Amino acid sequence: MRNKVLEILEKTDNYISGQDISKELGVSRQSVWKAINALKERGYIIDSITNKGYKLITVPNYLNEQGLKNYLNTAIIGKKLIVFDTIDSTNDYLKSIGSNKEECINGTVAVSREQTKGKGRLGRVWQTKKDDGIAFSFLLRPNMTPNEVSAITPLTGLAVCKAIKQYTGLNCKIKWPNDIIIENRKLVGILTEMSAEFDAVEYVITGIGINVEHKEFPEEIAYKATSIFLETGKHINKNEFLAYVLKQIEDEFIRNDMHLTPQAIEEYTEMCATIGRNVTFERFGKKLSGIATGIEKDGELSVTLDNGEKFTVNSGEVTVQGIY
Ligand code: BT5
Repeated sequence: MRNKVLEILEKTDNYISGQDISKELGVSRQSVWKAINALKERGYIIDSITNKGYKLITVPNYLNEQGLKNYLNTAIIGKKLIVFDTIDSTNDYLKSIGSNKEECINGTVAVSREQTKGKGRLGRVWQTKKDDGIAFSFLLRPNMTPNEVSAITPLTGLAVCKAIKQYTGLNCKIKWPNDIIIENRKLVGILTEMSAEFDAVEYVITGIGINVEHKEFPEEIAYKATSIFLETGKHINKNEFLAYVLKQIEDEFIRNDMHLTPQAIEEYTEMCATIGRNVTFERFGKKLSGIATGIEKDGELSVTLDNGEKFTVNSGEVTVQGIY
């Protein structure tokens, strides 16, 4: 009922009487009144004037299903949408339903206003307070081998980086392999996990944390984290923005058939802050340093040492000089 009343308010430019709403929906005025109150409780600002009725003034700026659906125009990613006020981790949630193909269809998206156990890679923590960030994950059932899954994080990074640039005008870059940064501060983290058997992928879950409203960060990450608000001084509509990001991800995946095509590599290279910089990595128990020269078609970083020796780096941490 709440959503039906909201739909009417959203399509009405002027005031609409409780009676007209109740007529249109075929319900009592009492239930319209209850629905209006429920919307107000959820942060919608609705003006009411005796003899004129109700008018929607502003929608809440927090992630909610109806708000997201209003903007979403993807064909696959987000076709099924699960929105939480709070959850431990959107990645873990999708993992818990991932084996159920009926409940968790290809393209299912889980979003939460808050995560109590947000995860980074290698057991690290992804931190964010309620409504400060956007935490979401999408599950795909691609017809690919486990090796090919390595294209998903870079393609997602490319799409999210483009989406932020276009939506906010910020000059963000990709820090290989899974961060989006501004100058040398992290704005986005990406975590891809998969369930596979032998040479077949059952599903892939990609989780993305975007810092949106943060005005400050916990001490241990304050020097290396930033948010859209801190960079622009502006508040964005989180539902509209997330819908835009999901569309960019879907378009990027379709355009490149979920592979790192030459065009994707070219665009990634252009936006990658790591390439052209001095990087340090470990090999044979030794620390080696060289210049990052590009990314390979499976997402590995190619590095050339001072003596001309070439390496590809695919796992573990690469330290980039000049970035956290
Ligand atoms: C990542 O790991 O950057 C992947 C983060 C993925 C988060 C999303 S949110 C939705 C989905 N559900 C989840 O549970 N996770 C995904 P990594 O490269 O390991 O970086 C983690 C490190 O980033 C931490 O050790 C901190 O140093 C730093 N960090 C933590 N929270 C941060 C924040 N909000 N902003 C910037 N840096 C942060």
